Amino acid sequence: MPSIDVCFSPALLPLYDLTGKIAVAVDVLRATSSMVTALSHGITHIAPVSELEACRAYRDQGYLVAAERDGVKAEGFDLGNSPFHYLEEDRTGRLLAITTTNGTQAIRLSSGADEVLVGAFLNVGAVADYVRRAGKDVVVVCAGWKGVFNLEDTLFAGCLAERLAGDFTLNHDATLAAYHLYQTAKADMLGFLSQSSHVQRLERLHIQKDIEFCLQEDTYTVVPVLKGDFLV
Ligand code: 3SL
Repeated sequence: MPSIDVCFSPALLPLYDLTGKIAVAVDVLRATSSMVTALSHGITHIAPVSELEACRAYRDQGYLVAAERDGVKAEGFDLGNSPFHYLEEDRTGRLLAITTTNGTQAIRLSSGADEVLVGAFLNVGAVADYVRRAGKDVVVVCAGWKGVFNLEDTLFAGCLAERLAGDFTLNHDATLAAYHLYQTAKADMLGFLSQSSHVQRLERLHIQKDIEFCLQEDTYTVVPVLKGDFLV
C-alpha cells in the first residue's frame, strides 16, 4: 500500500527523498488557494516564480503578474495574492506569473518528485482522487512561513491523510501528528486557527474574507500539476 508522509517545511526537504513520489505542495493561506481558484476561473496556466524580478519579466510576454511579500501586494505588479482577484474580475484566457513569500518556493523546491501537484482545502477531494489513481507514495510539502512550521498547512496534510485513510498508510509520525491535529480542528477550523501567526498577520491586514474562503473544502475539482515551469 502506498504511504502519505508530511514535510512540515521546505527547510526540511533535504531530509526527504522525493524520487518516485508525488509531492503535494500546499500553502493554504493563501498562495495555493489562489492558484487553484485562478485555474478554476479561466486562467490557462500559471508560472510559479521564486524571485520578484523574474516574475515581473513575464509581463513582456503578455502575462498578468502577481506578487506578494509579507502578506502585501508588491509594488509594480498587477495583482497580489488573493483568490478574490480571480472571482471579482473575469480573467478568462489569461496567463499568470506569480511569486509569493513561501508558496511558490515550496512548489519549486518540490521539483525532485515524479509529479508536483498543488493542493488546498478548496481542491482536497480532487487531490485525493488524483493520488489514489496514481497509487504512488505521497509527500505533502507544507510551505510554512519562512522555513518554520505553520498550523494551516499541517491541517491540510491531516485532511488529505483522512481522505486517503484505508488506501494509503498513515504510519509516518508527521502524518499521524497532522491527522490528529485535523481531527481536533475540523469542526471549527477558523476558531482553531484564530491564534495562529499567519491568521493574525492576515487579520492585521484586514483579509478576513480570504481566510474564510481558503478554509472551505471541495469547492473546486481542478488539480494543478507542474509541467516544466508551468502549472496547468
Ligand atoms: O507565503 C505565501 O506564499 C503567501 O501565501 C502568504 S500570504 O497569504 O499572501 O500573506
